[in-house]
Amino acid sequence: MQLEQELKEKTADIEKLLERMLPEEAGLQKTIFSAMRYSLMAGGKRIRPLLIAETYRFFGGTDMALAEPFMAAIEMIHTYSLVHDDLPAMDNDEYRRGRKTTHIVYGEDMGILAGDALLNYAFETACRAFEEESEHALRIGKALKILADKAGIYGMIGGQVVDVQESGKAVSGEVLDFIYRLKTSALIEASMMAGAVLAGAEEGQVSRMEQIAGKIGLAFQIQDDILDVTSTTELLGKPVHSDEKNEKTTYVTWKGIEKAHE
Ligand code: GRG
Repeated sequence: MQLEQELKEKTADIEKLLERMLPEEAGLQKTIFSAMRYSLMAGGKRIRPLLIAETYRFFGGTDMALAEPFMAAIEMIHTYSLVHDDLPAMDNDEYRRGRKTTHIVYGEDMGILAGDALLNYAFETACRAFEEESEHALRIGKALKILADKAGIYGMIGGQVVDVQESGKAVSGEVLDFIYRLKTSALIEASMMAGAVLAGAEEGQVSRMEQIAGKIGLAFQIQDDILDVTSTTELLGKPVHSDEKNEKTTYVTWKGIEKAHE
């Protein structure tokens, strides 16, 4: 109960932080600001920024002004990935986080642009750490590199490429683990590594965080696979049985539901 309450309060603080970091909705391009806000403020679990904050504190970080730009940035990157994943060319989903997906509300063109905008604005936002904290420029630079690498072709985008490419095909356990490690674990790894780096953790400690986060990410994705067959659209806020629709191999189709739970 205490953990639940704590989670609720910390999630509410993250919501306020995201609100604060979003661009003002003014100017000729204001449609994009509105689409970014619509996507970002749709009420996800905010797990990734929470992991940055907790890892930062765990390694002795006290000045939240250093971690906050990164907390907002990782949620923007995560949200962009969801917006693009929902597009007609990818999963073609109409619901996410309990409401209509961005391209359904703003059109496909603005859906693509809102994803692009969130990705770019994530780095604009993370760079604000330099304004808040000139003393730790090296730590900020290292955390920026982690964010860029883990979101990129050797991280989340790389995983999504193989996932899309292999949809409709029977995938080996090795390939499935590759997809999960990149598509899902990479951003969890980025969160825990960036939190550690910003707090001044040593290299060895940062790689321990990477290993731990990799396993958390795998567990997180297996749970996502399970919920896709056992939960409801109302509870998840997104369509269930989407893996079946997209003919995807998952831990549930590969190992069966009981083994997946284990
Ligand atoms: C389009 C480059 C690109 C990547 C897309 C993240 C992703 C890759 C696709 C989204 C679909 C999916 C099942 C991804 C695996 C990671 C995952 C379980 C995401 C959902 O994260 P949650 O549960 O979502 O944290 P909320 O809404 O709570 O933030």
